[in-house]
Amino acid sequence: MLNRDVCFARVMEMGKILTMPAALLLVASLTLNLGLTLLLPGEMMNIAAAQPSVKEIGAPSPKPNEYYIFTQELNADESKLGVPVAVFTLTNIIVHKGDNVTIHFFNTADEAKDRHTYTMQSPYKMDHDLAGGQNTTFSFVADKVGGFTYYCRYDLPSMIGHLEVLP
Ligand SMILES: [Cu+2]
Repeated sequence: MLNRDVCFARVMEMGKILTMPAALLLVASLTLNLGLTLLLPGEMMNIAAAQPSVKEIGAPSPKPNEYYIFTQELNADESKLGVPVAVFTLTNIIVHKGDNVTIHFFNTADEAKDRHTYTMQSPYKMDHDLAGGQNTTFSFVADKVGGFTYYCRYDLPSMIGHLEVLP
């Protein structure tokens, strides 16, 4: 009776030892597959969205979800390139649903006639149109999840940015 129990225990132990490498192989293969999946930008965003959000410590921003966006004229020949060479200095904003987003928008052009806008279509419909040298501050609640484009009405298709609202 005792011998059989001991024998059984040994068999169980052997089983554990034998299955360990198999389990490790499985984990390694899953990790590799996940690694390859991460290369796809869409998947990357999905995985990022699935992660619980972690508060950043020591962030340099004056307050959370506050952004400064300047206009910038690139040193390039617009007529030669065939597209507007003005850009936003900040072209990617990522926030979470429910965040109160504040944007300080500066038109850095010297001449008042060189206007730029910060424009979005529905559901974040807005249109902030500034003369050169002007700036404005506005806020909105990011209450709709998804990817949204902000752009300058005068400098399409090149003067655009992307707002990503994660769940
Ligand atoms: Cu513009």
